[in-house]
Amino acid sequence: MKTAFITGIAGQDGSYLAEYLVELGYTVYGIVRRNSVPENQSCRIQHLLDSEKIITLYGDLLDFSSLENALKIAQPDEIYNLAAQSHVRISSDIPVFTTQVNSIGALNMLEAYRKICPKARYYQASSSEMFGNSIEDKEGTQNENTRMHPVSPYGCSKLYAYHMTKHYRHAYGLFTCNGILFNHESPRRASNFVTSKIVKSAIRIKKGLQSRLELGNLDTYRDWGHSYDYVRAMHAIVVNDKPDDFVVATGITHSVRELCDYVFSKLGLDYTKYVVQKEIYKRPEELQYLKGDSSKAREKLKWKPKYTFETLLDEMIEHYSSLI
Ligand code: NAP
Ligand code: G4F
Repeated sequence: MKTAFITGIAGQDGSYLAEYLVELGYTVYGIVRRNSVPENQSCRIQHLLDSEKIITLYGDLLDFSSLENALKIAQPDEIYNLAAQSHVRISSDIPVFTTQVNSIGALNMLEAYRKICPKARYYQASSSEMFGNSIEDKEGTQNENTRMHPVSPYGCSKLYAYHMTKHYRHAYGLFTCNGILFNHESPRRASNFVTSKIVKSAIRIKKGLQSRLELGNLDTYRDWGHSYDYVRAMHAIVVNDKPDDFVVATGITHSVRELCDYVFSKLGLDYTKYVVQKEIYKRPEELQYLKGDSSKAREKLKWKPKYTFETLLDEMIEHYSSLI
């Protein structure tokens, strides 16, 4: 039986990954930060804690000693570094903190791994935000060879961690991998990301609880998949025969405007009557267009997504319709 260690286990992806690995028979450890309201901290993984299927330890990417201690206890075969300040627009409000967690935090994790359990395999949660507005092929897609020119503190911080993950592979012969994941969502997505915000607001408008929805840029494009599909890709990357870097994406892109149209139409509403644009939700520099080419992952890992843009949003609409 294998043991996995997950940072960010209480986040969207961490919670799906923990469930998936438990199903596969893994012993799963993870670190959580201290929160003054512990219920908020563990809401996505409470069911796994209640059934004693995972073990959590207090830890923080910024506290090297906590990472060392946690790895000594867990002695993992696989490490998934998913913890991050993951909100792109907010990274412009707190750029130093974002860089500390996403860059120095990732380096702390790599160092603790190299020191305590160098035989383990290591996954770094890299991001399509690292590409910025680079598009090099005529299909308009980004793949593993596309130049990276990030346009946010978040993207820059992730690029540092991406390169250090490769460096540790080449310099020390460690089994380190990057998953370059495009946007992925679920009913567990935090409510200040655009999919969750639109779905929840549209349902509230339908139920008469809210009159309008304030958004930023409606004409950016994203390649949206489902977190459940993407954590399967993370595991496939780690159990692959050699350490490597992979783009994970659906290959289909939609604008925020199309997303609004789909969700409001599903509820019998016309989004143009309710959506207003507000400067505060725009970014200092915007990433305009993402469409991933994941042919390497599809060919080498035999990975493909089960969800579509439509089935993802239908699941989110169904989830929030019963909650609100
Ligand atoms: P998320 O829901 O925001 O989860 C991030 C997790 O990291 C949270 O549990 C958070 O804990 C934890 N965390 C933050 N700072 C920490 C620190 N200093 N020490 C320990 N834990 C810390 O993000 P996600 O959507 O699951 O994404 C998982 C990873 O994939 C992130 O690294 C993200 O940047 C990356 N990624 C995500 C996407 C996407 O579309 N979802 C795409 C590409 C890459 P708190 O609750 O205490 O803040
Ligand atoms: O949902 P978003 O905030 O996701 P974003 O910025 O693409 O970042 C997500 O995906 C990255 C992978 O590419 C991850 F690395 C990152 O951790 C995160 O998970 O915004 C999507 C789009 C943007 O173009 C944004 O400008 O929606 C646009 N948008 C328009 N109005 C809005 C809003 N985004 C948010 N969050 N809130 C708005 O009101």
